[in-house]
Amino acid sequence: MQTFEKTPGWLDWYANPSKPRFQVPQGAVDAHCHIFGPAERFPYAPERKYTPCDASKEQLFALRDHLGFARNVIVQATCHGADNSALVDALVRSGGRARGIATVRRDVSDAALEALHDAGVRGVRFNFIKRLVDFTPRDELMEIAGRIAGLGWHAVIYFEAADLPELEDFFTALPTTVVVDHMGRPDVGKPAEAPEFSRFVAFMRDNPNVWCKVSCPERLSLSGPAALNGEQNPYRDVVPFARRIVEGFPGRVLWGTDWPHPNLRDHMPDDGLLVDFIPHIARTVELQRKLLVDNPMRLYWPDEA
Ligand code: 0GY
Repeated sequence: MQTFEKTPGWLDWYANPSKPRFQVPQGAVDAHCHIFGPAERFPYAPERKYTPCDASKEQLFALRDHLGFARNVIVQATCHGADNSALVDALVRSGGRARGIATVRRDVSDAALEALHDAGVRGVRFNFIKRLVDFTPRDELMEIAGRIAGLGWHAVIYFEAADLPELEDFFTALPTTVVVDHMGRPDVGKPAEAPEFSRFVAFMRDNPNVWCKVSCPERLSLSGPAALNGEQNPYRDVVPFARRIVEGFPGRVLWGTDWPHPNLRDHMPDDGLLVDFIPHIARTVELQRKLLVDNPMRLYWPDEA
Protein backbone atom coordinates (compact mmCIF):
# COMPACT_ATOMS: atom_id res chain seq x y z
CA MET A 1 0.00 0.00 0.00
CA GLN A 2 1.21 3.48 -0.87
CA THR A 3 1.98 5.64 2.17
CA PHE A 4 1.89 9.42 2.27
CA GLU A 5 4.07 11.68 4.42
CA LYS A 6 2.48 14.97 5.38
CA THR A 7 4.19 18.06 4.00
CA PRO A 8 6.69 19.32 6.62
CA GLY A 9 5.15 22.06 8.79
CA TRP A 10 1.60 20.97 7.91
CA LEU A 11 -0.86 21.82 10.69
CA ASP A 12 -3.61 19.31 11.38
CA TRP A 13 -7.16 20.61 11.63
CA TYR A 14 -8.50 21.66 15.03
CA ALA A 15 -9.76 18.52 16.75
CA ASN A 16 -12.12 19.98 19.37
CA PRO A 17 -13.69 23.14 17.99
CA SER A 18 -15.67 25.26 20.42
CA LYS A 19 -19.44 25.48 20.21
CA PRO A 20 -20.12 28.80 18.44
CA ARG A 21 -21.84 31.52 20.43
CA PHE A 22 -23.45 32.72 17.21
CA GLN A 23 -26.32 30.45 16.26
CA VAL A 24 -26.52 30.16 12.49
CA PRO A 25 -30.02 30.35 10.96
CA GLN A 26 -31.86 27.13 10.34
CA GLY A 27 -30.83 25.52 7.06
CA ALA A 28 -27.42 27.23 6.94
CA VAL A 29 -24.91 26.06 4.34
CA ASP A 30 -21.14 25.81 4.81
CA ALA A 31 -20.38 26.66 1.19
CA HIS A 32 -16.62 26.09 1.14
CA CYS A 33 -14.98 23.05 2.69
CA HIS A 34 -12.88 20.11 1.55
CA ILE A 35 -12.17 16.50 2.33
CA PHE A 36 -8.75 14.86 2.14
CA GLY A 37 -8.66 11.15 1.46
CA PRO A 38 -8.53 9.11 3.53
CA ALA A 39 -5.41 8.31 1.51
CA GLU A 40 -5.75 4.58 2.07
CA ARG A 41 -8.95 4.61 0.03
CA PHE A 42 -8.50 7.76 -2.05
CA PRO A 43 -4.77 8.25 -2.70
CA TYR A 44 -3.47 11.78 -3.24
CA ALA A 45 -2.69 12.79 -6.82
CA PRO A 46 0.86 12.41 -8.16
CA GLU A 47 0.83 16.02 -9.41
CA ARG A 48 -0.17 17.48 -5.98
CA LYS A 49 1.83 20.36 -4.47
CA TYR A 50 1.29 19.29 -0.85
CA THR A 51 0.38 16.18 1.11
CA PRO A 52 -2.25 16.86 3.78
CA CYS A 53 -3.42 14.93 6.80
CA ASP A 54 -6.56 12.89 6.16
CA ALA A 55 -9.88 14.66 6.74
CA SER A 56 -12.79 12.35 6.01
CA LYS A 57 -16.42 12.92 5.05
CA GLU A 58 -17.52 11.53 8.42
CA GLN A 59 -15.37 14.13 10.18
CA LEU A 60 -16.74 16.88 7.95
CA PHE A 61 -20.34 15.86 8.60
CA ALA A 62 -19.67 15.73 12.36
CA LEU A 63 -18.28 19.28 12.19
CA ARG A 64 -21.34 20.41 10.20
CA ASP A 65 -23.61 19.13 12.95
CA HIS A 66 -21.45 20.51 15.77
CA LEU A 67 -21.45 24.02 14.27
CA GLY A 68 -25.19 23.93 13.58
CA PHE A 69 -25.08 23.83 9.79
CA ALA A 70 -27.48 21.81 7.65
CA ARG A 71 -25.50 21.38 4.42
CA ASN A 72 -22.08 21.55 2.83
CA VAL A 73 -20.58 22.53 -0.49
CA ILE A 74 -17.43 20.46 -0.85
CA VAL A 75 -14.72 21.83 -3.11
CA GLN A 76 -12.31 19.40 -4.75
CA ALA A 77 -8.91 20.04 -3.15
CA THR A 78 -5.86 20.32 -5.38
CA CYS A 79 -4.16 17.42 -3.57
CA HIS A 80 -6.67 15.12 -5.33
CA GLY A 81 -6.00 16.61 -8.78
CA ALA A 82 -8.79 15.79 -11.24
CA ASP A 83 -9.69 12.50 -9.55
CA ASN A 84 -13.01 13.41 -7.99
CA SER A 85 -13.70 9.99 -6.39
CA ALA A 86 -13.36 11.10 -2.75
CA LEU A 87 -15.61 14.08 -3.46
CA VAL A 88 -18.23 11.94 -5.22
CA ASP A 89 -18.17 9.40 -2.39
CA ALA A 90 -18.85 12.16 0.13
CA LEU A 91 -21.65 13.67 -1.96
CA VAL A 92 -23.37 10.34 -2.44
CA ARG A 93 -23.11 9.53 1.28
CA SER A 94 -24.40 12.94 2.35
CA GLY A 95 -28.02 12.02 1.72
CA GLY A 96 -28.50 15.06 -0.51
CA ARG A 97 -27.03 17.41 2.09
CA ALA A 98 -23.87 18.18 0.14
CA ARG A 99 -23.13 19.59 -3.30
CA GLY A 100 -19.73 19.56 -4.96
CA ILE A 101 -17.28 21.60 -6.99
CA ALA A 102 -15.09 19.34 -9.12
CA THR A 103 -11.84 19.65 -11.01
CA VAL A 104 -11.97 18.41 -14.59
CA ARG A 105 -9.59 18.42 -17.55
CA ARG A 106 -10.33 19.01 -21.21
CA ASP A 107 -10.55 15.26 -21.93
CA VAL A 108 -13.48 14.68 -19.51
CA SER A 109 -16.30 12.87 -21.32
CA ASP A 110 -19.91 14.01 -21.42
CA ALA A 111 -20.87 10.82 -19.60
CA ALA A 112 -18.39 11.60 -16.81
CA LEU A 113 -19.81 15.12 -16.45
CA GLU A 114 -23.33 13.71 -16.26
CA ALA A 115 -22.24 11.20 -13.60
CA LEU A 116 -20.73 14.06 -11.58
CA HIS A 117 -23.98 15.97 -11.92
CA ASP A 118 -26.00 12.98 -10.71
CA ALA A 119 -23.71 12.75 -7.66
CA GLY A 120 -24.35 16.42 -6.80
CA VAL A 121 -21.57 18.37 -8.53
CA ARG A 122 -22.71 21.84 -9.61
CA GLY A 123 -19.51 23.54 -10.67
CA VAL A 124 -15.81 23.35 -11.47
CA ARG A 125 -12.95 25.22 -9.91
CA PHE A 126 -10.38 27.13 -11.96
CA ASN A 127 -7.34 27.67 -9.76
CA PHE A 128 -4.78 30.36 -10.60
CA ILE A 129 -2.71 30.11 -7.41
CA LYS A 130 0.74 29.16 -8.62
CA ARG A 131 1.80 27.42 -5.39
CA LEU A 132 -1.20 25.03 -5.74
CA VAL A 133 -1.42 24.04 -9.40
CA ASP A 134 0.43 23.89 -12.69
CA PHE A 135 -0.60 26.33 -15.39
CA THR A 136 -3.61 25.39 -17.53
CA PRO A 137 -4.05 27.23 -20.86
CA ARG A 138 -6.98 29.67 -20.89
CA ASP A 139 -8.47 28.07 -24.03
CA GLU A 140 -8.76 24.76 -22.17
CA LEU A 141 -10.55 26.44 -19.26
CA MET A 142 -12.87 28.32 -21.63
CA GLU A 143 -13.72 25.09 -23.44
CA ILE A 144 -14.59 23.44 -20.10
CA ALA A 145 -16.65 26.49 -19.10
CA GLY A 146 -18.64 26.23 -22.33
CA ARG A 147 -19.43 22.60 -21.63
CA ILE A 148 -20.45 23.05 -17.99
CA ALA A 149 -22.65 26.01 -18.91
CA GLY A 150 -24.90 23.50 -20.65
CA LEU A 151 -25.32 21.64 -17.37
CA GLY A 152 -26.29 24.80 -15.49
CA TRP A 153 -23.06 24.62 -13.47
CA HIS A 154 -20.88 27.55 -12.44
CA ALA A 155 -17.15 28.29 -12.30
CA VAL A 156 -15.38 28.86 -8.99
CA ILE A 157 -12.23 30.94 -9.43
CA TYR A 158 -9.32 31.17 -7.01
CA PHE A 159 -6.65 33.81 -7.57
CA GLU A 160 -4.43 36.34 -5.80
CA ALA A 161 -5.54 40.00 -5.75
CA ALA A 162 -2.40 41.09 -7.59
CA ASP A 163 -3.37 38.87 -10.54
CA LEU A 164 -6.88 40.25 -11.05
CA PRO A 165 -5.88 42.90 -13.64
CA GLU A 166 -4.31 40.24 -15.84
CA LEU A 167 -7.13 37.72 -15.40
CA GLU A 168 -10.16 40.01 -15.49
CA ASP A 169 -10.82 39.79 -19.25
CA PHE A 170 -10.83 36.02 -19.03
CA PHE A 171 -13.17 36.06 -16.04
CA THR A 172 -15.64 38.44 -17.66
CA ALA A 173 -15.75 36.22 -20.77
CA LEU A 174 -16.85 33.15 -18.79
CA PRO A 175 -20.36 32.12 -19.89
CA THR A 176 -21.51 30.95 -16.45
CA THR A 177 -22.12 32.29 -12.98
CA VAL A 178 -18.68 32.89 -11.48
CA VAL A 179 -17.93 32.47 -7.76
CA VAL A 180 -14.77 34.04 -6.36
CA ASP A 181 -12.99 32.27 -3.51
CA HIS A 182 -11.98 34.21 -0.41
CA MET A 183 -12.77 37.70 -1.75
CA GLY A 184 -9.99 37.40 -4.34
CA ARG A 185 -7.42 37.22 -1.53
CA PRO A 186 -7.06 40.93 -0.71
CA ASP A 187 -3.98 42.31 1.00
CA VAL A 188 -5.65 43.37 4.26
CA GLY A 189 -2.56 45.40 5.18
CA LYS A 190 -3.98 48.00 2.76
CA PRO A 191 -7.27 49.81 3.46
CA ALA A 192 -10.47 48.20 2.20
CA GLU A 193 -11.18 51.45 0.30
CA ALA A 194 -7.77 51.44 -1.43
CA PRO A 195 -7.53 50.99 -5.23
CA GLU A 196 -6.69 47.28 -5.16
CA PHE A 197 -9.80 46.11 -3.33
CA SER A 198 -11.90 48.80 -5.00
CA ARG A 199 -10.99 47.20 -8.31
CA PHE A 200 -12.36 43.90 -7.04
CA VAL A 201 -15.54 45.65 -5.87
CA ALA A 202 -15.88 47.25 -9.31
CA PHE A 203 -15.40 43.84 -10.91
CA MET A 204 -18.37 42.56 -8.89
CA ARG A 205 -20.43 45.68 -9.55
CA ASP A 206 -19.86 45.55 -13.32
CA ASN A 207 -20.50 41.81 -13.62
CA PRO A 208 -23.79 40.74 -12.06
CA ASN A 209 -22.96 37.07 -12.68
CA VAL A 210 -20.04 37.29 -10.21
CA TRP A 211 -20.57 36.03 -6.67
CA CYS A 212 -18.10 36.05 -3.78
CA LYS A 213 -17.22 33.84 -0.82
CA VAL A 214 -16.49 36.05 2.17
CA SER A 215 -14.43 33.25 3.63
CA CYS A 216 -10.98 32.56 5.04
CA PRO A 217 -10.34 35.45 7.44
CA GLU A 218 -7.75 33.19 9.07
CA ARG A 219 -5.89 32.96 5.76
CA LEU A 220 -6.02 36.68 5.01
CA SER A 221 -5.64 38.23 8.44
CA LEU A 222 -2.44 39.89 9.64
CA SER A 223 -3.89 40.71 13.08
CA GLY A 224 -4.82 37.05 13.66
CA PRO A 225 -7.27 35.54 16.11
CA ALA A 226 -6.40 37.70 19.12
CA ALA A 227 -9.10 39.37 21.20
CA LEU A 228 -9.15 43.19 21.33
CA ASN A 229 -10.16 45.25 24.38
CA GLY A 230 -11.60 42.18 26.04
CA GLU A 231 -13.91 41.55 23.09
CA GLN A 232 -13.54 38.30 21.23
CA ASN A 233 -13.06 39.80 17.78
CA PRO A 234 -10.74 37.61 15.79
CA TYR A 235 -9.39 38.56 12.39
CA ARG A 236 -10.61 42.16 12.81
CA ASP A 237 -8.48 43.48 9.93
CA VAL A 238 -10.54 41.36 7.50
CA VAL A 239 -13.86 42.76 8.73
CA PRO A 240 -14.00 45.96 6.58
CA PHE A 241 -13.28 43.96 3.43
CA ALA A 242 -15.96 41.36 4.10
CA ARG A 243 -18.51 44.00 5.18
CA ARG A 244 -17.95 45.95 1.97
CA ILE A 245 -18.86 42.86 -0.04
CA VAL A 246 -21.70 41.58 2.17
CA GLU A 247 -23.38 45.00 2.33
CA GLY A 248 -22.66 45.89 -1.31
CA PHE A 249 -23.81 42.60 -2.82
CA PRO A 250 -26.07 40.90 -0.27
CA GLY A 251 -27.65 38.59 -2.85
CA ARG A 252 -24.33 37.29 -4.24
CA VAL A 253 -22.32 36.27 -1.19
CA LEU A 254 -21.55 32.88 0.33
CA TRP A 255 -19.70 31.81 3.47
CA GLY A 256 -17.67 28.69 4.29
CA THR A 257 -15.39 27.33 6.97
CA ASP A 258 -12.65 26.15 4.57
CA TRP A 259 -12.25 23.13 6.87
CA PRO A 260 -9.77 21.35 7.07
CA HIS A 261 -7.83 24.50 6.23
CA PRO A 262 -5.08 23.43 3.82
CA ASN A 263 -1.62 24.96 3.94
CA LEU A 264 -1.81 26.89 7.19
CA ARG A 265 1.52 26.97 8.96
CA ASP A 266 1.32 29.52 11.76
CA HIS A 267 -2.18 29.22 13.09
CA MET A 268 -4.99 26.67 12.80
CA PRO A 269 -8.38 28.23 13.48
CA ASP A 270 -10.97 26.97 15.91
CA ASP A 271 -13.95 26.47 13.57
CA GLY A 272 -16.34 27.57 16.33
CA LEU A 273 -14.59 30.96 16.44
CA LEU A 274 -14.81 31.22 12.66
CA VAL A 275 -18.59 30.93 12.97
CA ASP A 276 -18.51 33.64 15.64
CA PHE A 277 -16.85 35.86 13.02
CA ILE A 278 -20.01 35.84 10.88
CA PRO A 279 -22.04 38.48 12.79
CA HIS A 280 -19.06 40.87 12.55
CA ILE A 281 -19.31 40.83 8.75
CA ALA A 282 -23.08 40.30 8.29
CA ARG A 283 -24.57 42.62 10.88
CA THR A 284 -28.30 42.04 10.49
CA VAL A 285 -30.47 38.96 10.67
CA GLU A 286 -31.50 39.56 7.07
CA LEU A 287 -27.91 39.73 5.80
CA GLN A 288 -27.06 36.60 7.78
CA ARG A 289 -30.00 34.71 6.30
CA LYS A 290 -29.04 35.71 2.75
CA LEU A 291 -25.39 34.81 3.28
CA LEU A 292 -25.94 31.47 4.96
CA VAL A 293 -29.26 30.19 3.62
CA ASP A 294 -30.98 32.02 0.74
CA ASN A 295 -27.97 32.55 -1.53
CA PRO A 296 -26.37 29.10 -1.26
CA MET A 297 -29.77 27.43 -1.56
CA ARG A 298 -30.53 29.39 -4.74
CA LEU A 299 -27.19 28.41 -6.25
CA TYR A 300 -26.91 24.79 -5.10
CA TRP A 301 -30.42 23.55 -4.28
CA PRO A 302 -32.64 25.75 -6.48
CA ASP A 303 -35.49 23.24 -6.36
CA GLU A 304 -35.66 23.57 -2.57
CA ALA A 305 -34.89 27.29 -2.27
C1 0GY B 1 -8.61 26.77 0.11
C2 0GY B 1 -7.26 27.30 -0.03
C3 0GY B 1 -6.11 26.64 -0.37
C4 0GY B 1 -5.99 25.34 -0.92
C5 0GY B 1 -6.87 24.70 -1.71
O1 0GY B 1 -7.56 23.01 -3.11
C6 0GY B 1 -6.64 23.43 -2.40
O2 0GY B 1 -5.57 22.85 -2.28
O3 0GY B 1 -8.06 25.21 -1.94
C7 0GY B 1 -4.86 27.39 -0.15
O4 0GY B 1 -3.82 26.76 0.05
O5 0GY B 1 -4.91 28.64 -0.18
O6 0GY B 1 -9.55 27.33 -0.43
O7 0GY B 1 -8.77 25.76 0.75
